Amino acid sequence: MSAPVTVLGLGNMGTALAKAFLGAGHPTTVWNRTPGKAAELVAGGAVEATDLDAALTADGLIVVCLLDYEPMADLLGRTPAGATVVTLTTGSAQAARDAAELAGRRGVHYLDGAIMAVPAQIGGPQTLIFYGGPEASYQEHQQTLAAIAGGGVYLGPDTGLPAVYDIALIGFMWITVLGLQHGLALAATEKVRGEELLPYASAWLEQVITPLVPELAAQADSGEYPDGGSALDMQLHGMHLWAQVSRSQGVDPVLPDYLVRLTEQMIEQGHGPGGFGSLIEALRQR
Ligand code: FVH
Repeated sequence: MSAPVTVLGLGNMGTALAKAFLGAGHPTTVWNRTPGKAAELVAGGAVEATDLDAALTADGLIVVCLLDYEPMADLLGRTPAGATVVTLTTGSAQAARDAAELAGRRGVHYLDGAIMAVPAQIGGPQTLIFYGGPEASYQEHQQTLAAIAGGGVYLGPDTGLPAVYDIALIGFMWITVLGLQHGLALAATEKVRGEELLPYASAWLEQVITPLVPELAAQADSGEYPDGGSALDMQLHGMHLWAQVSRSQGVDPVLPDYLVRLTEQMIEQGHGPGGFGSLIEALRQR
């Protein structure tokens, strides 16, 4: 029989997690602060705990997915010694380490995780969740956790590391997406529709941007920024054009202006003949 689990928090993500556990045959107990969110899960076989203490004393792994870490001190203070908690709430590395420390003092086994997916992707074979915490706890529950994310990755004993990976990748996603939206806004001022640009935007991502990821990561580690045939001095002209066209077309120029400022700063410091990778130095100087 599959291991039992308890899911605390039935927002969009907690509900998706509970559904995936149920779908994989895990006896699933659920709890939510505000009543009324468990009906569909109960119809699917979940047991709704009468209150938080009943949820915390149900058998099996306790999976927490709340809005933030604010309720964690209370929650861990009420968790029985010997239980294992895995928190999948988004938070800082410090919040995760504080929770782990409190759990340790209470004799509660503690893992922290970061979900790198939206609710519809939960339960997928490649869905990524980062985990950190005691290896023995992770190994004990690895199979159960595979029900929510087939691509789960254990990063090591530091419970703060999943949050570090999360914040680095989420920022990358937002700025990449914002860059696309800026381009769509600019194209629209010349009556080019999103669907017309789409095939080229997708190819641009795959053929030009994706190959830059390992190159830029290696340059960030080495501190060496080869020009790769596109020196920063040369690129500054295109960046000025991006800013100027944004202004003239009535699209917010804050992104190109920021890029120009970072690039000029690096050129002043002698990186003009080098590549785009040196901009990480400007970010580190702030
Ligand atoms: N949904 C997503 O796309 C993202 C994907 C990546 C990871 N996030 C993180 O997951 C956490 C939960 O997100 P969510 O989508 O489930 O969020 P909501 O639908 O807004 O539900 C929030 C739940 O948290 C409960 N809650 C809030 N404060 C408290 C509290 N003080 N004590 C107990 N529970 C609390 C809330 O309960 P209620 O308002 O219904 O009573 C919901 O169950 C989040 O960290 C994302 O960043 C999701």
